[in-house]
Amino acid sequence: MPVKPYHHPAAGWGALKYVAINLLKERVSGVNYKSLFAQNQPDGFDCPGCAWPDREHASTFEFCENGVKAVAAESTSKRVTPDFFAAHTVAQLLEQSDYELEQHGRLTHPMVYEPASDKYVPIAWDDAFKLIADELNALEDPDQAAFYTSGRASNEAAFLYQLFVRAYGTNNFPDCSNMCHEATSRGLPGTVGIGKGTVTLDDFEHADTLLIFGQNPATNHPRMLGELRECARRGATIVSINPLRERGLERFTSPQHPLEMLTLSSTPISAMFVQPRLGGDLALIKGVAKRVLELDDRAVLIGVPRVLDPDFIAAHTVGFSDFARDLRTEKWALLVEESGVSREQIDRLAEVFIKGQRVIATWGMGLTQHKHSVPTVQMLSNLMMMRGQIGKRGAGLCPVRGHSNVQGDRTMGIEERPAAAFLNRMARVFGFEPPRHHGYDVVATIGAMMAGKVKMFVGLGGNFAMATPDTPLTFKALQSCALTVQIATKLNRGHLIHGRKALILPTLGRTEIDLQNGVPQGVTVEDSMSMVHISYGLNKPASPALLSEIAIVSRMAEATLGRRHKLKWQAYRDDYAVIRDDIEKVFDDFYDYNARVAKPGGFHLKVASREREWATESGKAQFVPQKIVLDTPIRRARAKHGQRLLVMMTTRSHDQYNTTIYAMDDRYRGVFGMRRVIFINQQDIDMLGMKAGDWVDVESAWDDGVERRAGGFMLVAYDIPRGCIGAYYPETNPLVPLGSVADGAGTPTSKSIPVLLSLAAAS
Ligand SMILES: Nc1nc2c(c(=O)[nH]1)N[C@H]1C(S)=C(S)[C@@H](COP(=O)(O)OP(=O)(O)OC[C@H]3O[C@@H](n4cnc5c(=O)[nH]c(N)nc54)[C@H](O)[C@@H]3O)O[C@H]1N2
Ligand SMILES: Nc1nc2c(c(=O)[nH]1)N[C@H]1C(S)=C(S)[C@@H](COP(=O)(O)OP(=O)(O)OC[C@H]3O[C@@H](n4cnc5c(=O)[nH]c(N)nc54)[C@H](O)[C@@H]3O)O[C@H]1N2
Ligand SMILES: [Mo]
Repeated sequence: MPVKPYHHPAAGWGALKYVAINLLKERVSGVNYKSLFAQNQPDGFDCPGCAWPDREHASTFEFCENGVKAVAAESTSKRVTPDFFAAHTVAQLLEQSDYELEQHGRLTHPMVYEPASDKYVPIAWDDAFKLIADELNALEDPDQAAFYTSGRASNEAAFLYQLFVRAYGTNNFPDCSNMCHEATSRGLPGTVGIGKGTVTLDDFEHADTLLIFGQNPATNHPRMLGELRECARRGATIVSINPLRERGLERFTSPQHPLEMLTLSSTPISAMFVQPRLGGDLALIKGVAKRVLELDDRAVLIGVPRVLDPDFIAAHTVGFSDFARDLRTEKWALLVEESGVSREQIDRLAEVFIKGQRVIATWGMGLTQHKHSVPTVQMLSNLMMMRGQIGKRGAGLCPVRGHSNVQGDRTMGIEERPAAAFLNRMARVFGFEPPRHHGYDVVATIGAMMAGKVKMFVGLGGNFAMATPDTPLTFKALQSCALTVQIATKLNRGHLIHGRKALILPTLGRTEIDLQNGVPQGVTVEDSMSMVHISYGLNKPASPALLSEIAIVSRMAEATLGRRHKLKWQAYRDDYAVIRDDIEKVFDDFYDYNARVAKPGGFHLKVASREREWATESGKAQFVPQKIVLDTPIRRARAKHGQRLLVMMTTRSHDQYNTTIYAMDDRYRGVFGMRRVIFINQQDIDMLGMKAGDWVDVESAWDDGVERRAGGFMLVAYDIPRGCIGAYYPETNPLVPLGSVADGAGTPTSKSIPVLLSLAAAS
């Protein structure tokens, strides 16, 4: 049976065993062990695993299964060479699974697509850049090109990329964060003024209460569990708010603590599990806020200490009375129904929240990939503001980002809706007028490709074809392009779904030594808590033909822009410190950039809201009331299809990194050797007249006339609220309608897709 419950604590021996097997396998192919122990060291590289910060850029090796997998995947000795491409047509490669494609190893040479043979053949770097330049310069309008970024690009690479693209003339910057924490970046500015988290790791040492919304840290941010373990042992109360009881939030054995490992003991993490229905968090948080207000009313009445923080509200906020009025008029029945959480449990959560003197709220994709994710993020800041839980030690907002430099890339100006002040600064520093009109994000880019408005695509990393919604449609969009350019470390399906002309440009990974004129170069990254630090690769490059991302971007720029602008591309790639000097000229908070990143651990980038400075229109933190909207696609679909209509979330298994499939297991959820599963409540299985283990097909219930199906998933009975199901991405992306996005953020709603199940045609 491929599915069995996992009764062990998260991490611990299970994780170590995985790593041992992994290393043994890789030993044969010559992985650089030292590299595993050098990640996040003061003179080593930043872990490409995730954006969770590390202590002091740790002085001891901090064990993390996710990091080990990411590093091992990058330092594999397997190679995708010109011979490999000569042996396979693109059509043949498309037959392989994402897992198989990943296993072929590192790309070694720049390759160009040859239609006659349906193969990628080698191309000289200069010719590749000339091809890009010719195509870009042949477009009628720079807005016909789109420039994607995935969140591993360094600050320096991202900065040069946006400089090049803006000098070329467009703001078309689709970015992986459009599919990720965009709701955070769009929501928080409206309440606290800046779209970043307000805490640092130090705050975790002082928090007494932690609310963990919509995250699976055991898999996605394992080092976060180390912090939660310390919090739990100190007696802090941890609440998991998640439709699933994720294993890592139940019990955790720390690989950092040999005694726990040897005695097979573990630390219980969450004291309380709240299991809202998918997308129910807005109503749940609003319910908690309403209860907090009720308890405050009572406190005033009977003359005991206030529950609200009236001093904070008076000194630091605006809009409280409108917000409170909306809370008072909201109906409990609606909040209970929409959240899927009982009134008793909402009250209990409110009790935990008000007992906390120092509360941290963290969140991940469970909050951001819904239609109303911006209101949800704003409601969470409203709640925290009610008790002044922002901008003091041990308390605050903590969005947990994904890719290791996704936050830094946005800081560097990867932004399709750039602020005027930033553009003014760019104009002043670089002496050209950047485009002012807004560009396309991810979803808009796909739409523009379909409409023939975008004809050229450049991807700085990532896997645009597979990470995005509506897969068959997105494939067509990419295939309609005149040229697609993929700058990548490893082969993925996105390289095989290409335009009429296509390039694959292989690049150095962060773990590799980046020599320019014989001098090793460091790059910088910003983690989820706004710590900026430098990263030096330690491994020998996978191939002598590789160029760094910075070299690729600057040579692409030189070839395209020629003498049009006096930008110093050559100087930038000769010495990355020169790029940092120019970054500092554009962003004041990066003053003394080179000196400050030279210090071990780097520096903390100022986050105004952390200091209780509010960069909002009013100059204060703003309470923003949020309505529970009743006319939603899910409700409409349910009205049409009744209780057979299920809401699906698409999530990550333990053995994948986004679209990269490392292996086929999802250990903590007890799934082994397969990915095509659907987690579903047993009562829903009964309701459908099916059995656990049945194979089903899934169809989206979306009324735009497009049929969206994905076939062949096994039903797994699971502790998940009624009406909700879960499955893995990217296999389920064909079911996510392109038009289904978060209001105000454009994020595909990949955690709430209305679907119908039927027994699989083949069963
Ligand atoms: N090993 C590994 N590490 C990774 C990644 C990876 O793929 N593999 N990806 C990286 C990236 S880019 C990102 S963004 C992060 C993602 O890390 P997470 O934010 O943990 O993302 P998901 O795996 O999608 O898990 C989302 C969690 O939200 C819960 N959830 C789903 N819907 C809801 C809801 O409506 N309400 C609530 N409260 N919870 C909900 C799910 O049950 C699940 O536990 O991880 C990063 N780290
Ligand atoms: N249905 C559904 N869809 C989702 C999500 C979901 O939860 N559900 N999550 C969304 C989220 S949160 C995100 S962030 C996106 C992820 O979207 P992407 O960031 O586009 O996808 P990845 O799978 O992380 O990209 C992996 C590829 O990046 C390349 N790569 C790796 N390292 C480097 C490097 O150092 N440099 C360069 N140039 N290339 C490199 C490799 O070729 C690898 O194949 O997916 C989103 N899509
Ligand atoms: Mo992400």
